[in-house]
Amino acid sequence: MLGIAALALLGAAPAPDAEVHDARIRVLLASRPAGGYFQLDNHAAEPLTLTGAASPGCGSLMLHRSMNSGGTDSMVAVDHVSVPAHGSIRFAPGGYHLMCMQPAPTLRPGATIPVTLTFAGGGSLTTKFSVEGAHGR
Ligand SMILES: [Cu+2]
Repeated sequence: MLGIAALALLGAAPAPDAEVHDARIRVLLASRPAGGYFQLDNHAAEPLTLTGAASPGCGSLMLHRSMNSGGTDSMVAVDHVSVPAHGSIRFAPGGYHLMCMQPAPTLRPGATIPVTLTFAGGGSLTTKFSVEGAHGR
């Protein structure tokens, strides 16, 4: 087990004590931005702050939140999302989601792509997201 000092010398932040489930990217139309959805479970006794995401299959991969105000749907970019200690957060249609801005041609239903989530403090988690079409396949 490496101590904090050893980790600092190596320049590596520890991976957070957290897990990603149900990770998927939904491609509706080729070459249009695609939504990414998952559940993030924080097993630690401290809150975890998600600050960004990246994938080789997406160009830029943004954190977004869908809103409905006065019957109009819109989405806004968010710069962080907090997960409570021993809690979970769900990225799901109609709420928080990842926005895959420039989906690569390889993002076809049945494929998988790696997505790296980054956290305040410098830790990160890389998970394979499965690519699905409009109807969840
Ligand atoms: Cu969006």
